[in-house]
Amino acid sequence: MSIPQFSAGTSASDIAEALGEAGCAVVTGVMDAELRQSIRDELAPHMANARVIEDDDPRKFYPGRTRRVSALVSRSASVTDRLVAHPLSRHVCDTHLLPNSEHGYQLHVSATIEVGPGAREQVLHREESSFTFFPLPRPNIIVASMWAVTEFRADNGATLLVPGSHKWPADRKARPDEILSAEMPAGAVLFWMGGTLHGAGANRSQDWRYGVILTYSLGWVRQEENQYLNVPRERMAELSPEVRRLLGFDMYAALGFYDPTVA
Ligand SMILES: O=C(O)CCC(=O)C(=O)O
Repeated sequence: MSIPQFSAGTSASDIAEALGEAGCAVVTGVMDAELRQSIRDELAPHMANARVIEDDDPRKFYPGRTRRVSALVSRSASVTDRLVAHPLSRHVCDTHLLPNSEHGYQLHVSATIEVGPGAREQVLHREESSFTFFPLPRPNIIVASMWAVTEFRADNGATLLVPGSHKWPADRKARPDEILSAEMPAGAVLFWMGGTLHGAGANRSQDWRYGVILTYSLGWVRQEENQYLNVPRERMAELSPEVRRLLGFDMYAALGFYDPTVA
């Protein structure tokens, strides 16, 4: 099985369908150079402050020579206004999450992930592994996206994916020939299902691979990133109603009430 590839302008329904079938899909040409530069500029001070993990510990989830920054809604207007509620992501999430979450879904994680020269391969994992209550195969809980700010190549740490693995039993291991690199040009986006085995690739090149990961989960599960703490009230007040809803600040049926007199 391969990773389906599309270009911007392909019908979102075709992309969502291929994603459901293969568990992953790449769409090229969705972020222009200006947007990619704005993201880099807005996040540059935060990236500069972020610690590069220098010493690799093979038992650790995050490989050495990588760098991450989260709380992107507080830190990048471009990510917030242009990517978080991107129409393509909305369509893909409407297709795969809304059937299990009738009152809506939410932003689960926002982060940059840089993979630097010398980084090892990350252990393959599933975004949904926090939700072990459900046996595999599970109802879809998460849809993930990785926006390529730089080119993603097999030699610079492009995300590794196992197409079809979102339909596998829990104990089925991927054979080496089933693990593919999601190579994509800068400006593309990769989607994958919460049950798809994946991880960052090893970087054997001299350049840093830079991606923005945005994942979405059913509105009734706990978010991986704590948006209530990562987005202060003053920033929340600046957000569009759509983004505010996606962050989980609106109630989901009876869940999430608060007392506005508590400042
Ligand atoms: O950076 C990547 O390509 C994937 C990262 C990932 O899956 C993770 O850190 O959980």
